Amino acid sequence: MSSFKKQSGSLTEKAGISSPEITNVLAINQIKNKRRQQPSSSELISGILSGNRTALSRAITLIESTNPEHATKANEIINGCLPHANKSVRIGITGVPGVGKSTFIEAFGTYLTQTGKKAAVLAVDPSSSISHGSILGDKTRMEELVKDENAFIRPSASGENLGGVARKTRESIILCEAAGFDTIIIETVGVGQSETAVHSMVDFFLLLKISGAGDELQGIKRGIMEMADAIVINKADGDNIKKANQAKLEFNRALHLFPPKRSNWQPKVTTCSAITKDGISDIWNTISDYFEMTKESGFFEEKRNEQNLSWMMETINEQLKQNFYSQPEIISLLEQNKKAVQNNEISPFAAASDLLKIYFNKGTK
Ligand SMILES: Nc1nc2c(ncn2[C@@H]2O[C@H](COP(=O)(O)OP(=O)(O)OP(=O)(O)O)[C@@H](O)[C@H]2O)c(=O)[nH]1
Ligand SMILES: [Mg+2]
Repeated sequence: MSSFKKQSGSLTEKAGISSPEITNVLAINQIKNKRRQQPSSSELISGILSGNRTALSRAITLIESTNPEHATKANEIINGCLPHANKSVRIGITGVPGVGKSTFIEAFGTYLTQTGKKAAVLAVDPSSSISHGSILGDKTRMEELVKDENAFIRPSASGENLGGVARKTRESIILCEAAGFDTIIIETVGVGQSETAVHSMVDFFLLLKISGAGDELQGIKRGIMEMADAIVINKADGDNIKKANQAKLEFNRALHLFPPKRSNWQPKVTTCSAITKDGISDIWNTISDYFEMTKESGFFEEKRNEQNLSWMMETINEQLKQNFYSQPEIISLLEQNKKAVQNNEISPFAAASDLLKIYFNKGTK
């Protein structure tokens, strides 16, 4: 008789089939690992300070994020980078679509890295939420620069409003400088208010133009001409050279009619071809002259200090506004009061002070 006793009977429980895992343990572990892999602020700071472009990219993504957790981390990183920032020159480039900004930045940026500089290209483009970033769209126009180890190209932050986009770009400048980029190029499309925003964050402002069929000055906003430290007439190649030179004369004449700049710098007009690269090195020489002159006169520092103060004030203004308009009581009363104003039931001033009173009382509670 075998010693093996077969178990049977109604009292014996069978192993049965275990119920399937509802959660995928593997996936959870993967997510946990990924979270663990997300570098801490201090890891990102040290990455940035050692010039690591991946760390720089990741930190800029945190700046651009709308997640409040990311905002805290982004602020830590900005604070960690600040003592190492500021050692760069910041150049703004604007021009209408099609003028050749991307092609110019490719030629100019490559020239800079060939002369031993480290160039970062950022953009302020409030329309980018629709076009998905002007720089991203034309990686083909910046083929060489994209591959260049001494260059960093970041498509513009997509954003709800110009103020928000501009703030993100300003913060990104700080990180790029801390990462050792000594020449920061900020591109913007020459439409709307974005030129003014860029002008307020750069040391040198360059306006890119192309020659048309005579009467070059038509359609150009006076304000933009006034902001420009240099006007560069691009596409001065082939049959276009003569027209470009003509345009140069006209712009020069026009610029002399403007009152002198506070920097005492007389804006320069030059021609170039972003394709043949003619005139690119002259542009850098002009910009260098400007930096030499304004650093010596103290204007360079003075302008940066003013810009810092205005960043501070703008940040306060923006956050106050944001806070005001996001209060649930304000949101509903604002709609009511708007209607009342439209129906002439209440004066605009009374309607506004009604809202402000509620807001201020809330704050003091
Ligand atoms: N002949 C000539 N063509 C140029 C030059 N620079 C740019 N182009 C051409 O002009 C067109 C527009 O150039 P982009 O560099 O895309 O212009 P952009 O200002 O960046 O345009 P947006 O991104 O749309 O604002 C392209 O077909 C370029 O090849 C130049 O110096 N000479
Ligand atoms: Mg472009």
